[in-house]
Amino acid sequence: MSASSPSPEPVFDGAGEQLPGPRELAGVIRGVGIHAEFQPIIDLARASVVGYEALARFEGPVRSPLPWFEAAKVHGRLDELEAAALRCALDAHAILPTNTFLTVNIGPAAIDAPAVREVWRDFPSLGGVVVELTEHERVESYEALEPVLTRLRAAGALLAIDDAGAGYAGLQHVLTLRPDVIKLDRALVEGLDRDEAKRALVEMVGTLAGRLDAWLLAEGIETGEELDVLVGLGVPLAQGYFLGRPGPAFPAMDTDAATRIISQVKRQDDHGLRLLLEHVPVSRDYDGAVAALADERVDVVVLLDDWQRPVGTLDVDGIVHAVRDSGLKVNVDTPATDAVQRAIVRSSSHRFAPLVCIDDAGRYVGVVRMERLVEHLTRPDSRS
Ligand code: G
Ligand code: MN
Repeated sequence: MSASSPSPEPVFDGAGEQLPGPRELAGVIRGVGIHAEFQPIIDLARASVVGYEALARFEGPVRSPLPWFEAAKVHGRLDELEAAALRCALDAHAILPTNTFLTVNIGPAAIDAPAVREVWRDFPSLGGVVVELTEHERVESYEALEPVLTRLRAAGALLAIDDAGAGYAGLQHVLTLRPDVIKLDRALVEGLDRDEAKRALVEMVGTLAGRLDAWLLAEGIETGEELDVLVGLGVPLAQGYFLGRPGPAFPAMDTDAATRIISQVKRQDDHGLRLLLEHVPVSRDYDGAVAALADERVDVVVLLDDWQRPVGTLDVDGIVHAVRDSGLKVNVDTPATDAVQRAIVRSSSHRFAPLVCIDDAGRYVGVVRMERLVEHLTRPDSRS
């Protein structure tokens, strides 16, 4: 802005940043200096991109969307700016990669405003579009929105509640709006691998989503650990920097994240060794083990220390196999294929000895015989 222009007083936001002025604002409302970028939305069961969220991006000195929306509010042009952003987003509908949906953001106050209504009119067919209701201010009642939501649904759009669990988008709104997608706010995802309560909350919202026949979409995944928990909880959809950042062309998902999801899903499919466990007699001392072997049905006894950790096995031939360094001991969650691969490289003296299974704390939980393991792995349906 030149110093000589008779521009109005500059406006600042709460952080002291200068907001865009009315002239720049008028430009973007006409569609100049505004465009959409797209962030991939991932199907966590398949590690594939199933959709994109269109996000408004601005050119020039103020690039972040927040000051623009702030400025539009100050100048009473919020509906028009929302309309301009929505138009940019919906323009991408025609060039969307196949088999993906497009999500677009709109505030409840703007959704039926004249400027926005004009945009809806220009895009009469909304199949494959998810309209995200983004609530920046409290909406007391959604009753007034019923007609416009019904129109959008009739045009083929699905409805999502954005930022659920944060700010104003509470569970009450989920109940009244009956959305097709519930977007779980980033605040509930952040650090959920270290917070049991957050994990329980996500699980609860997931159950609610299931009851309402809605998809849960977790937003703002920034770490592999957060991702692991969400995959473990069976959350169907996710989005975040760790999975893929927004970009101007439709970006692919991050390949490391894809690999991580696939290995996590595989680990879950495999029950580890639990289904193959057998409980044989245990003893704290050698004499007790020998006594247990007097029963002719017993062919192996596991020797434990005072903390229930296995120290060795004693077999019918009176041979003690020490657990340490012998490859006898294995975590019960080890996939069966990994366990057999490790077992067959043991020394010939105990290559076919049972595997002694332990839990994460190192405590004995049972044994798995090699015969059982091989039988399990060679059965045709064993990998399903
Ligand atoms: O309110 P809504 O969920 O539509 O906001 C999306 C915004 O969040 C976008 O501006 C996008 O760039 C940003 N975003 C997307 N993924 C992440 C993430 O993993 N972490 C953070 N902090 N922001 C994200
Ligand atoms: Mn959104």
